[in-house]
Amino acid sequence: RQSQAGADRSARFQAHEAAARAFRSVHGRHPEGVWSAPGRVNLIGEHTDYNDGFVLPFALPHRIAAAASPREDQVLTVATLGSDGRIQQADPVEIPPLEPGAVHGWAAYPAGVAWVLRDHGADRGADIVLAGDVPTGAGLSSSHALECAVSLALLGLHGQELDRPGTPDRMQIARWVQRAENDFVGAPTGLLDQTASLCCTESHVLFLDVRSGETEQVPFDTAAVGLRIVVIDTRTKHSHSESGYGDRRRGTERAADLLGVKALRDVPLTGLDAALGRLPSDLAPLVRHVVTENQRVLDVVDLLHAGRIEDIGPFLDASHSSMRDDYRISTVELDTAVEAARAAGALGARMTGGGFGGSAIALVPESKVGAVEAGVTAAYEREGWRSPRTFVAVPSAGAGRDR
Ligand code: GAF
Repeated sequence: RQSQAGADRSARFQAHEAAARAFRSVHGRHPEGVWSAPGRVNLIGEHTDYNDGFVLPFALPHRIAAAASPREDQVLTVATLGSDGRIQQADPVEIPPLEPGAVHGWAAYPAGVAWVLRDHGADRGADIVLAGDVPTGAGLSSSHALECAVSLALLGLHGQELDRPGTPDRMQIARWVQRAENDFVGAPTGLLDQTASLCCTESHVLFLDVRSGETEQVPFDTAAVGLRIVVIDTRTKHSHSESGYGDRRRGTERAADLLGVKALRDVPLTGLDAALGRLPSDLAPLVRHVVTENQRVLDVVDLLHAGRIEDIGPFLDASHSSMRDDYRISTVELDTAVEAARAAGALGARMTGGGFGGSAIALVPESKVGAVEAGVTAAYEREGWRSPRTFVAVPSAGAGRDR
């Protein structure tokens, strides 16, 4: 099955080849190296990361590759190959004077990475050309894939190749990427997406305890038991997604303050009712979501250890209800996708990622994949909405050097 995942990948768009080709067409020479990083789906454990809790993502086969060469000066140039085949070049930036707020749009992501890494031994200039197939705006973490690929490229060009003795480890790089995202790009996100992109492995979900930084690869070979994860990209993103994310994050931090704990991770499930009784009505449901969601992650990990993948469906369903009713980050398009998937035979389904649009996932018996995809598409047609994009996701490898 590992080779199945490999075969799926080689039949697909090869991000590293596309990036290397695009590099040659922009710079007229071969890149010194190509590094790539995947998007992710989170199986369960949503909005728990910034509450010091637990998450359980796996990497998608879809990747963003960074073809790169060093420069003699301290300038960073970045270009990206669009899905229309056109190459878009960002304005070159001088790395030493970079400050948050200096770069806008997509170019802020690679610039933010350079801004962080210049203090960690990667301070010389580079030419980088990006290409990839992680769907953008789908809640599948394309921006983190980009940042992780750029990090590996910049570190690699400075002799800090991943997994070599004495070089920064994957969790360290994830924390640097988070810093780029939080302090340079200005998005107050947690540690889920970077860690998923850097640390996931084929046929596994990654259990991450955000507080301790400890990770565990938990077997998740759906194909071995005749199951599939279907990803449903609703192709919608609501305009308040960024403010909504920040609101929820601030709400949970306020709740932790009121409860006198460092983070909601510290509220025990057994004491939940008492804790909720001490909170204003707008904060109590947020806390209920985070505390019960952490427990659902632990329960799912136990089931996976016991080889009972087919029994995790009810936990996915409960997670979705909690996000819809308590955390209030689902949308009518996500709810419709989840309900239609279940009606067509999914064992469980939930939205994945930050919410307010983006994607849902469904755990589906192999024989029902077609029915689930058709069921969701038909439900969208009935509503008069644009068709969702659906695909089967194979848990794939994390970031690394391709050539
Ligand atoms: C987004 C964020 F980037 C993650 O850190 C995480 O909070 C997720 O939403 C929700 O679980 O993907």
